[in-house]
Amino acid sequence: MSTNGPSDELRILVMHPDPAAAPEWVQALQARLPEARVSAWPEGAAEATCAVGWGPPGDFFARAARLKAFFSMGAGVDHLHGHTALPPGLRVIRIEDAGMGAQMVQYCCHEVLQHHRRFADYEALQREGRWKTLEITPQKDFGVGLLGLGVLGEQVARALVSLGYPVSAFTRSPRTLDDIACFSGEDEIETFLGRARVLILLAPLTEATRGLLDARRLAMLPQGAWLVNVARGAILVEQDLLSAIDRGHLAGATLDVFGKEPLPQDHPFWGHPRIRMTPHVAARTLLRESADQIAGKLARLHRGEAVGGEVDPTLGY
Ligand code: NDP
Ligand code: OXD
Repeated sequence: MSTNGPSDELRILVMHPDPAAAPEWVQALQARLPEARVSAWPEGAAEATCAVGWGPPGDFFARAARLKAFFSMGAGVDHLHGHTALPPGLRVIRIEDAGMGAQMVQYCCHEVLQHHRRFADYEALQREGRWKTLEITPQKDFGVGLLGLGVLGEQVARALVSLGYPVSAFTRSPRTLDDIACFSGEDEIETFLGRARVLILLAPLTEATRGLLDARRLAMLPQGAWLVNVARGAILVEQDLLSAIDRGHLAGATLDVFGKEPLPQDHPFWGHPRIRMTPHVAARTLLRESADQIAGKLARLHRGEAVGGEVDPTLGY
């Protein structure tokens, strides 16, 4: 399939949620695709054949009705969920890595080490002026579980394996890997969760993953486990997480993503002593790397060639 219009011209529409950031995306794409016409939303919407964006407004697809492809400015595509009337046959393509993998590795390894090596407990001891050695779980017994083993999850899993952790992964489709214990399907989730002293959520938000980590599944985690959510807030039932922590089943959680962002000021997560929070920064979209990748895919798509990272509309990721 080619994305060209009647004039065979590649017309790209940039929709950045922060209008002040749109010009640098326009410039970056224009520099990489000099033959294209690149404009910032809403200019050129009616003529655009491709869009690059994040969180488009409600009237976006009605005004950009000739779009054949939409490139997400991130790895996730759930920001399109509210849009019920996408142009027929619209292809949705997401960012694959482009510098996000290394950031995810840093973030997740930091949180696993933090919990396993009890650094927060040492900080508390320091505040009390106490010199005390704390016992830790032998590393061979400290399993780490990844819900999602895709472009980002696999990099995190491999980094944790290289640090010496026993790593398990749960995916939608069955996988077999030498150094990672792989699980999938409803009948394997309990075994997977039961091995996770730290559980890292790194799956997309889809109909199948929404609310997946509820009270029943959180109870399958070992006593004292720690949860790291770097995927999407709605994969987790926030109230069930709070209850699991408050009754002492979970030691706590590190949360980068939330059901509602920014997190409302009156949300109980803010002041919770067992919750560590960051404002959706685990892996940020890097302009240069992302523009290189998107421009390459745009050019291939325009020539009618296949591209990676295309979302399967039946799966939602
Ligand atoms: P991929 O599509 O490459 O990988 C997704 C993984 O999730 C796959 O292993 C897939 O299984 C698995 N998965 C999908 N559905 C289910 C399910 N129902 N049950 C179990 N596993 C499932 O995505 P990425 O690795 O690139 O990104 C993952 C997510 O990370 C993004 O969708 C986004 O939400 C989040 N993200 C968050 C960021 C942040 O800053 N917090 C930054 C970037 C991404 P299978 O292998 O069978 O397909
Ligand atoms: C993404 C994100 O999906 O930043 O890329 O959450």
